[in-house]
Amino acid sequence: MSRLVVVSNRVTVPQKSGDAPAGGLAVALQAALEERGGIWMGWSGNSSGERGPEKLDIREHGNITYALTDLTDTDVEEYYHGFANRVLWPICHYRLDLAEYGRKEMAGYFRVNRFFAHKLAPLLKPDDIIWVHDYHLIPLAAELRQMGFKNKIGFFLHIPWPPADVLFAMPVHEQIMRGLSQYDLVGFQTDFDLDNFGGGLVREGIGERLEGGKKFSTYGRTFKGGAYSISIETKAFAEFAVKASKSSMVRKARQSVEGRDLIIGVDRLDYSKGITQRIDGFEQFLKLNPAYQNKVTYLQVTPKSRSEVPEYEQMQRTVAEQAGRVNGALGTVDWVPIRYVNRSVPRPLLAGLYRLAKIGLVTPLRDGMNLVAKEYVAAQDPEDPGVLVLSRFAGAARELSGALLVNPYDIEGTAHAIARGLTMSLDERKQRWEKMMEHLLKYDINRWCDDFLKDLTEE
Ligand code: GDG
Repeated sequence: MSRLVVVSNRVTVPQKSGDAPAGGLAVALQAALEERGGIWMGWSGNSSGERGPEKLDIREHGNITYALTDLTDTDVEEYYHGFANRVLWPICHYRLDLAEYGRKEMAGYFRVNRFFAHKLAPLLKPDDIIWVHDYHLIPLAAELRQMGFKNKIGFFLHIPWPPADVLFAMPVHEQIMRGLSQYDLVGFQTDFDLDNFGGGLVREGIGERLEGGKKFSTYGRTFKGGAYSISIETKAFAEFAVKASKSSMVRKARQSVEGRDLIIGVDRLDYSKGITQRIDGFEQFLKLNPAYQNKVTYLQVTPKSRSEVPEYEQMQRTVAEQAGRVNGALGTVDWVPIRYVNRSVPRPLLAGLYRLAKIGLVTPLRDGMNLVAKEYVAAQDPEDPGVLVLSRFAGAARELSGALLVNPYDIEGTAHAIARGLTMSLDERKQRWEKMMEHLLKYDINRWCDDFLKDLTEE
């Protein structure tokens, strides 16, 4: 079996404690690489200041060789904070209003991709399978091809792919599309994203959809495309949650909600996650259902992310103020309606809290997949499962048909779904949960990885 070489923006080397890091990409990939063995290359997350970084930092952990590089301050600013997070992220989440395009940042993005290719090249063997991840590294295959590499190279996009009208508003869309055409397989989270990609090519007259949308031809190349819904280690996570729920940490958390129903939301602090709309929905629920006042606690766990980007810094303040306002207006001396935790909680506690919560509230405005939704389902007690309230705009909604689907922009709709979830009969909860759990056991992270690699390696 060929070696697997994974390249992604961030590489999170496992900590000794064995506690998995926050972030869907890291959680998912570690499991995939451990099984197959290989290299995981990417940015260390550190800056080398203004001087070019030294040689790669190589670390061996079990079956995986981690190869880390620092980046200069300018690289971090232009490539990461600049083009990746202030252009591609908002564009792919349909937020044209937040995209801040600049030529300097664009040049930095392509420059860092070239730098990554040059760092990776000496580590590669001719039959290595290369798997590039996410929007930070779209041009990587083009750089490797220019250096003469003929390896199979696949790309997986963890975030949504927007329709043509949104994508083509981005001034450098052509370079981005050309970059994607250099892969052998371009994978998206859902059929909707795949369809947006193929539809965009055809509508703009720059390419064709072949074999019923499984192949594309553009810029002189023909390559495969597919939808591969990323998932979790379902069985292991379910077992982990059972164990975690017996821990003293979770017992303490159970005591602290004092018999009230728990609603849980877990998201990196990001405007795509719909946190402010969700708080509005919860407030509306309490106003429409006053009998629930003092009977329910909404816990929102929101680790900080990308605080260097102004939109995120601003959002941190907005969400904290909003939670404070609702608590001030509706809370009582002995009841805090919203518990807002603005940092990461340990994974065992998270799993135990999922299991404790009557409702998992997952309402992004747009999300590639959303692994929290899947973790919430996997963590439930089969004899008394909670209800998943899920945004129809999360990729996970294409699979989790047992959830109560909501439009996150419809605040009253979210409020009604919360009420419906809290009053749902045990029979209906079980029926809905079983359907989702059965699906997740079949389509877990290993299946995602196998399906992608099979399509990448097969002729
Ligand atoms: C991107 C795409 C796609 C969160 N808070 C804590 C914590 N987490 C963990 C969750 C989950 C992961 O982080 C978040 O994954 P998501 O999938 O929900 O979201 P993104 O980080 O935006 O990931 C997304 C994903 O890539 C994979 O392709 O699904 O659409 O945006 O695993 O449990 N973990 C701990 N403490 C926390 O406070 N320990």
